[in-house]
Amino acid sequence: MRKPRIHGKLAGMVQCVTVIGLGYVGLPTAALLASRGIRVHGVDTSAAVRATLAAGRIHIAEADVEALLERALRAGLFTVHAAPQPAEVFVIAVPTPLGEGRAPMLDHVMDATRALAPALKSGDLVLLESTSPIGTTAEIAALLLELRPELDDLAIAYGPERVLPGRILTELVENDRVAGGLTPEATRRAIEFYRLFVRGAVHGTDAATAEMVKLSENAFRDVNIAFANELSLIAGQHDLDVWRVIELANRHPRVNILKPGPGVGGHCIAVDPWFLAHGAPEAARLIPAARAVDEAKRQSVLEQASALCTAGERVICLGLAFKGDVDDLRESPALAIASELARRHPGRVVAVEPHLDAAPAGLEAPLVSLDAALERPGALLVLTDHSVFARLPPSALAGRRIIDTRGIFRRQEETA
Ligand code: SAJ
Repeated sequence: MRKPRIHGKLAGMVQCVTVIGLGYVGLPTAALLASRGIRVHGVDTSAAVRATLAAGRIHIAEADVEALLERALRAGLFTVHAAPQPAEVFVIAVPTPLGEGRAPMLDHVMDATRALAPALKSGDLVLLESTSPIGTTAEIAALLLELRPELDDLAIAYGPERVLPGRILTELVENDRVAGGLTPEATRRAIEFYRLFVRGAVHGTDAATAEMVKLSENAFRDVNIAFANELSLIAGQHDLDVWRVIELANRHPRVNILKPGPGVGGHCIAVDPWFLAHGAPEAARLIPAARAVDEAKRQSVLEQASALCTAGERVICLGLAFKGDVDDLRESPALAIASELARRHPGRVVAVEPHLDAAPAGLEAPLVSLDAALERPGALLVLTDHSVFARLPPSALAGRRIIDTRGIFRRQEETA
């Protein structure tokens, strides 16, 4: 076990933090800081989010955050605002989606920077945590210099988050972290800040390196999953079991292939690789190729399922979320495939998503419960690896055609 690095003396050095953007990263970070006795001003542009939080409820599906937030509100350590408040540290954790032509859209980061400028004072630390293209931290500094030229001793740094949705609080504390300042002093300040709540090691570097580190992590995962998906397409042509192939290949001490699926979704892995490729289009060959494999895999799953519908089968789509045991539909290949299948074959498709109460917009298929779906005959198209699907008894599968893009039933057979 690693020794906790939370340093009592350091905690006394930061009294107040403003966190801008109260989503999957900003909100747990704010709640965690408040739990360490630090005064936190949470800022969000959405009035609905502010109202929910002020009432002690949360708008993200993350266990433990609500209880932490409630305690912070009761202790008077967390307040919610529409605009940034003065503090010693400003954390920017706003979304950075893809814009036109797959270019990174930095509007929210720049808006947050403009909004926090009036609240800044000499010596404050500004920390960008949003996944950002290389050079963004320097752009923030340039904008702040323009807006507050008298503040020549700000510390500005990049501190990417690495948390996995569903385990955010644990990972915020336990994961190692990278902190990169625009100056060595900014790096030192950022490391000191993260040590307030991070038990993992905090590695110092410069801002641009830290920006590229974050993008490399997610691009690595995307390329590795694309490789697994390419193997699944090749194995399909040879009528081989790709899961067994990967399982055995991974017995090699230096091979670790990830799992195939219906394609990669979520707000990070399917998006961030483009941030790297966009900044160096001639150099980036593998990254766009991985994205193309991802698209090919989605198409292949869609065509297989479509062929079943054409042959007269009713198809039950199991899962719409982008990955198992979450309710998140962002960039979900499962939702995209189910929607297109239902559009092509009206009346032949039903969807099961235990984490949703109603069918999402754009899905022209009824959303039914798992039990109701299984009452009637129909092929199973497994799109999301929810544990409730993996626990289906063999009797529920008997006699059905199955397209198991996640290998959950195969794993069940193996375990048995
Ligand atoms: N997936 C596969 N096969 C696998 C693993 C994942 O098809 O073997 C699919 C999932 O089903 C999902 C997608 O990939 O559709 C992404 O899921 P994920 O669990 O790999 O990642 P995210 O998007 O939930 O979180 C990632 C994490 N990054 C890495 O693991 C390198 C997380 O640590 C980051 O903090 C997060 O992105 C982020 O915010 O950037």
